[in-house]
Amino acid sequence: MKKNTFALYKMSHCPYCIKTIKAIKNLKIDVEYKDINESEKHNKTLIQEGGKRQVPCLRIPNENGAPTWLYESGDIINFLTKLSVN
Ligand SMILES: N[C@@H](CCC(=O)N[C@@H](CS)C(=O)NCC(=O)O)C(=O)O
Repeated sequence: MKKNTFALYKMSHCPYCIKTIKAIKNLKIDVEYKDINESEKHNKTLIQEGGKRQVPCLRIPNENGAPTWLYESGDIINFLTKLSVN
């Protein structure tokens, strides 16, 4: 995993993921996608590090420590929107 890139844990056919990915594309932010149904490794990482199996979840890298795991499509979109405005 690239250390300094946002990663969106998602699965196909999830309406909240589709909405979040659409917003990310509109904002033109560089995000890696991790499908938890296609990869058991991504599924395990999400549960162990994020805390629960729920998508979408954005992994936010932190240069000085552990990454932050942000759940909830609305919160993810707000966070990324604010980031691209600043
Ligand atoms: N309020 C959440 C809802 C997310 C949600 O319900 N995600 C479903 C998939 S659509 C999920 O992760 N379910 C767990 C599972 O399928 O194991 C959001 O807006 O992100």
